[in-house]
Amino acid sequence: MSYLSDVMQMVREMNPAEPEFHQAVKEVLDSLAPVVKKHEKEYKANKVLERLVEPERSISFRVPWVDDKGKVQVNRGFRVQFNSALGPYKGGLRFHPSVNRSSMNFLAFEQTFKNALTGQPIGGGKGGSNFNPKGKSDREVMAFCQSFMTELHKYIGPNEDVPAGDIGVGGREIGFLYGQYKRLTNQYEGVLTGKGLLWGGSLCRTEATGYGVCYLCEDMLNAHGKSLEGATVVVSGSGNVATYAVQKAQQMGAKVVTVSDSNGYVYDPDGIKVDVVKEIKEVRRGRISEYVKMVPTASYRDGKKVWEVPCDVALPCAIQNELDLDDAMDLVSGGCFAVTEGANMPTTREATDYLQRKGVLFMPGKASNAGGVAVSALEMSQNSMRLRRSFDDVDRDLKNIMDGIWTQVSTASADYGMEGNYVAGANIAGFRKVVKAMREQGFV
Ligand code: NDP
Ligand code: 2IT
Repeated sequence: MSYLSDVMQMVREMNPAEPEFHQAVKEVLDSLAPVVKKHEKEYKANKVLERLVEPERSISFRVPWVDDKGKVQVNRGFRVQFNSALGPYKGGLRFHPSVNRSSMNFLAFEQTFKNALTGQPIGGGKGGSNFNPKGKSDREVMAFCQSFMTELHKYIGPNEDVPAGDIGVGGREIGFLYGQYKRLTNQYEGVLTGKGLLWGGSLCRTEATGYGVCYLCEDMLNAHGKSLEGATVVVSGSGNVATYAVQKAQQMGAKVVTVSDSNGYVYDPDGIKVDVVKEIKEVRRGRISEYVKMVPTASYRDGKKVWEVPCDVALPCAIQNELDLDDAMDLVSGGCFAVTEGANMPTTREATDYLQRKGVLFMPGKASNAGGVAVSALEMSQNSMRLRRSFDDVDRDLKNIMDGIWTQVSTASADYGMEGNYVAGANIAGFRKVVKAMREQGFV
């Protein structure tokens, strides 16, 4: 067996029943074959890969809270502090019923390489809970967040670990979490990002992930003589990432015809109206099917996925493994020539391989959705310096960071003889930075 397959086998044995984690590790290890071949002896002697796939620390804890009926509820909380070679642990918190050890490990592992690509001084982490905020009152969400932070605050800090939002965790939740952190520690400091603009948040953080997806997509398209301008785009999801990906794609001249949620999707042949999506999701916290009541020319397909709609460019912005092989076939037969991931690992391995084989330009999430965490790092530095930067300044930095990621990813894929394979390029470019820092810091 090769060194890479030995390590993969070890990951499977040490983390049984964690399919998402196995999937994420396998994709990275498969990409690393040419790098490992060059340095195999040294990597083996220093157990480089064995250390890379093992989180530095993994915390799981009980989160008891009381619902509006006075009943006690118990959820499980997590924080996985995967790798601090490049800086304090950094990564979002996800509140979603699917959260378990496997999804936390996969997300924290991916975050390590993503954060490296941003060039910002941040390590990789992720956390969350199987708490489902859907249908809960504000008071219930607050009670949950306060209980969650009562345990989590022991393990985080502005120079230690800085969480942010992810699925199910937006401005409201970050507010409740921050309030409780402050109450417990008596410290007003940059311990969370995605904060409100009145209390330490950065302008452009809300928009950053979706905007960054479009900036990187455009870099990739331009390198192949194409552009978002005039393109027909399908977007999945209707949360934070999807909403601002739609907005930026439209500003760049694309026509975005879909958004979705876990129940179905909306098709608007005249172009998705972002203000309607925001009203439904951010204000009313409703379902995307309500869109057609407000825009009668649009249609809603229950239980279906957006990939059946013919398009030039697809931006999956919802959740892991939402785009499978059948969906990839639908995209190719509908004329799609580029997929840029907004979500983390939304495309299954089979679908990714198929799209690449068919010549579809494919940009993996750890490169293309890095704009969110990159602006989080800018929020951290604003908090440390106690200054406030303008929207345009932060947006300009975001664009530069995404352009830098494009250069790293495309160069790394070419350097290792895999030009155009941006999955390999992103994995190799992120890996090289993390491993260099780890080796310089000794066996820790
Ligand atoms: P939100 O909670 O704001 O939105 C998630 C969206 O995905 C909702 O519209 C949700 O619909 C939908 N969704 C969930 N499950 C499914 C499903 N099985 N099929 C179709 N749609 C589904 O989360 P974000 O926008 O913040 O996150 C979206 C993705 O982007 C995640 O993968 C996240 O990890 C990633 N990401 C987020 C960043 C950020 O800054 N927020 C940064 C980088 C990546 P419903 O209401 O039905 O659940
Ligand atoms: O997946 C991600 O990169 C995020 N959810 C954002 C993390 C962050 O710290 O801003």
